[in-house]
Amino acid sequence: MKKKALIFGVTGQDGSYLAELLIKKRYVVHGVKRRSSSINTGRIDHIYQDPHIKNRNFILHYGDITDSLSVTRLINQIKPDEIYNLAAQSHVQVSFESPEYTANADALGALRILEAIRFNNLEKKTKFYQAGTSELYGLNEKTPQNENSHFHPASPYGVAKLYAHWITINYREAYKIFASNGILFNHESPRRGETFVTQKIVQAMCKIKMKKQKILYLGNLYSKRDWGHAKDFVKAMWLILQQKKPNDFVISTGKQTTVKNFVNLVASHLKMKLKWKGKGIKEKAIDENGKVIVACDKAYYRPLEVNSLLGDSKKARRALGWKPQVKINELVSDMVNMEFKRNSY
Ligand code: NAP
Ligand code: G4F
Repeated sequence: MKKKALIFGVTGQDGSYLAELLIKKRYVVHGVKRRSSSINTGRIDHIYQDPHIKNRNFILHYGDITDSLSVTRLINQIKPDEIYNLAAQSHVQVSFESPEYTANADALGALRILEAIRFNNLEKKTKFYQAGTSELYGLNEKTPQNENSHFHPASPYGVAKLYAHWITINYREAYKIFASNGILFNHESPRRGETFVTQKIVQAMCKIKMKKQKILYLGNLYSKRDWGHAKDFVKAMWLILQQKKPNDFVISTGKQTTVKNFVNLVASHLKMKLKWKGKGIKEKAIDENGKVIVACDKAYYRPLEVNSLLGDSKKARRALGWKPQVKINELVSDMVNMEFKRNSY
């Protein structure tokens, strides 16, 4: 019998890579997509299988993490061996604009799945993975951060994810469910959403190079992130559920880069020469023709900034045998190359 996995958030960056990985591992993968007025399956269209095909290994269902009935019904119907909860309003800045929705989806979403496992008497069968985040560390800038570091979330997103983290541990301890948290540091890819900073930089710099855009506006150039490749990170999610016992793991590259340096890496990949001038909100990057091509706009600053994230993933490297393969230069090259492939500028 093939193992059955259920992915909430299958249409997202990580959901699409995880679905590919599990299909390769011969799982039958069920994915939950939400109803949308425009098509939201761009990242999984290449693995879509028509419902008329027999013995499909990739099956999509409508559902929503804020709708207990759909969550409970799907879990009852599928009785999965593994559930991956990747569904979330995952944008930190947007969480300041939509804090209540973020709490509903990102905090209570995890609770709904865990409760559905219990309600359907699947405690002994179904393993649960919760997509946790380095945003839990927030204002705790004592780096590198590991599983024992103090949590101090700095956004409605981070606070909602803190609830999801603890409810996962609570259901593991109270009901003996195999429920584990991955505390993942930033991971990017050509499938990254367009409003996250790496993809925003890649797309804008490619357009500027091809004279289709004039200026890229950014917020805090000095925040530091530990950026890996999503393809590497979904492997860790799977490994976390293959352990003998449930546990929580930090997943990170252990290398830090500023937003400004990410711009420089993309520029150098595109063979563009940049000179930085000015300070604070007035800082700008100027190209070889003397034109301002990067500037700051306060609209992209957050009410509270997480300045420095750097993960220590020794525990995962030892216990899971996991280590990231893709270096930041290769990530940049993958993202830039795909941007040119996707567009005929
Ligand atoms: P993403 O690209 O934004 O994908 C989020 C997924 O959740 C999408 O499939 C989205 O559906 C779905 N979703 C949102 N609200 C939902 C709802 N109410 N019901 C059902 N599905 C819903 O995020 P990602 O980068 O793949 O990240 C995956 C998970 O890991 C998220 O939980 C994120 O918070 C967490 N995480 C990400 C990172 C990172 O650096 N990428 C790091 C740590 C943790 P639509 O496609 O319809 O919008
Ligand atoms: O790309 P970002 O929006 O990602 P952020 O806030 O680190 O969150 C991502 O990683 C988390 C893991 O640590 C996930 F949990 C979360 O779901 C998401 O995937 O911003 C990165 C940094 C921030 O410090 C931000 O202030 O870039 C800074 N930044 C500067 N200018 C900008 C911009 N961010 C965005 N999105 N847009 C800007 O123009």
